[in-house]
Amino acid sequence: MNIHHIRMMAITSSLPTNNNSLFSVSARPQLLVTSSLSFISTTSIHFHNYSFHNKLHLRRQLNSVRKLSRVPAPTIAMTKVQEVLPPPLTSTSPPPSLFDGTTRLYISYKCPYAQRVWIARNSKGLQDKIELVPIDLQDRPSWYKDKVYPANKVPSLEHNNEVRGESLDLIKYIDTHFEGPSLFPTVPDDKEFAEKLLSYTDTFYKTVVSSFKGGDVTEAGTAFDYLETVLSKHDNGPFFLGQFSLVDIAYAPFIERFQPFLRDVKNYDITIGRPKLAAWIEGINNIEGYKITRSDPKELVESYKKRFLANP
Ligand SMILES: N[C@@H](CCC(=O)N[C@@H](CS)C(=O)NCC(=O)O)C(=O)O
Repeated sequence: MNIHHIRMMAITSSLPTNNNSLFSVSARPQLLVTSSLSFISTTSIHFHNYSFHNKLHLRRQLNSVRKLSRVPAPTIAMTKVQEVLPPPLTSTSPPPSLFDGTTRLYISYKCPYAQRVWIARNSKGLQDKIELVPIDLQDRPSWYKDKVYPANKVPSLEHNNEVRGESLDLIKYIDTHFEGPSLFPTVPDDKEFAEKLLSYTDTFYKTVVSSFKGGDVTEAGTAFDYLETVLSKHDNGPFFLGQFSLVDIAYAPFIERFQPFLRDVKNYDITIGRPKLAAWIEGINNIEGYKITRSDPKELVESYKKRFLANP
């Protein structure tokens, strides 16, 4: 087991399965996190070396937490456990028993697109419903293209005997086809705004990345200015729609990479003069479902240097 892949995870347990949209109630995820932390600290319960494949074990642990706390199940919003992330599968790894009814999310730990879907899965508390299957993209197993996903990219989701791809489609698919708090608005105005922000992600990425090669980061600055402007639209929380949503999930993996890269390589701090963006970064860094998906910023900077600054 690669120690690098052992990260803290949060299980969203026993959130009410109906009417639990973060958009229809006033509860915000950060409040859920706070309540879980206080719950953990008052009962001093910690889980160690939790193997994610041991679902029965998880159930027992959660039940014992409930008994010990004497708190009815739905009030336990978040419970911290340690997820031992599986090592990436390589060209010599046999495939999982495909299409056996297990829902599987194929990812790479380094891919920002896969990270989006991984965050969505965690944020909805689906760790025991959607199995993570990491793939080593540099040494990809041939069965992945042949039997799972002919596009041969990550992420992909095996669910109900079908495999789907494309991160923005998958985060929506997971949100609508699985239990857990709803992460997308239904009110038409909010929905339209959310869709607009989701469709801007590609332009955002291209605009920022195009500024990497030259000495001038003005263009990247305009993309961050745009985020600052849209972040000012809602004042009921630090997130794009006020409350945490799929929109935050779509941007988080890129900001995670752009911020340290621009700081280290261009001496450019994306938060200077952008208080809303600074608050957003602070807010997202407190989301449990995101925390565990983050990579080491130094590694991200090194990989971006190789990718964007290496001489042709
Ligand atoms: N538009 C896709 C992009 C997915 C993507 O490009 N994934 C990369 C890794 S970050 C990949 O699988 N690359 C392998 C390849 O292109 O062969 C999405 O949003 O899911």
